[in-house]
Amino acid sequence: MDRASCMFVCGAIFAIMLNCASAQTVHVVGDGIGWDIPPNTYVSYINWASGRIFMVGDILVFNFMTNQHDVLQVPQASYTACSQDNAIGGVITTGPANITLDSAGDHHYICTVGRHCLAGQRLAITVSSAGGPTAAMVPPGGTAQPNFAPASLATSFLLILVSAGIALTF
Ligand SMILES: *[C@@H]1O[C@H](CO)[C@@H](O)[C@H](O)[C@H]1NC(C)=O
Ligand SMILES: [Cu+2]
Repeated sequence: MDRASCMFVCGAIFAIMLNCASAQTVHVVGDGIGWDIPPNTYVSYINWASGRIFMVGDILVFNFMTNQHDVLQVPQASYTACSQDNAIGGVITTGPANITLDSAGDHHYICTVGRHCLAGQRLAITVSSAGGPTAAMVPPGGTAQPNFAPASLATSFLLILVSAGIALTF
């Protein structure tokens, strides 16, 4: 393989690796508000979440000061009632806290400090399974996962480039 072909192939492989690495998204909960009692009750976090796609492997960053707030994952009923019943895992008391989304489905988080949850400091998100063919399938009555197809197309295109690069060397 000559030097030009080598650079071409290595460059393409590097691009694919970058493509894979960028598949994991970091979501800063509430963006500038952070994890706090929001200005518009829990609607603030519903609005924040509604513009996003959450995939398994993504990271939630809860920005809060230790001792002022905390994070607890709870089932939906406890989210609605602002209770700690049947909590999933323990309370995270040290902020900022990163939580990796490790399963698909609905995830609910509350702050257990004072009456913060009742004042709107609670988050509900739906996590989709990452990558794989299932993410590209259209669920009944739903739409295709919008961020899977472009990544897949880009990867396919790069694979074709790599194949062409390898073929050129023979
Ligand atoms: C949390 O995630 C952010 C964004 O990826 C990163 O900058 C930070 O170092 C992480 N913090 C911890 C404690 O892992
Ligand atoms: Cu709080």
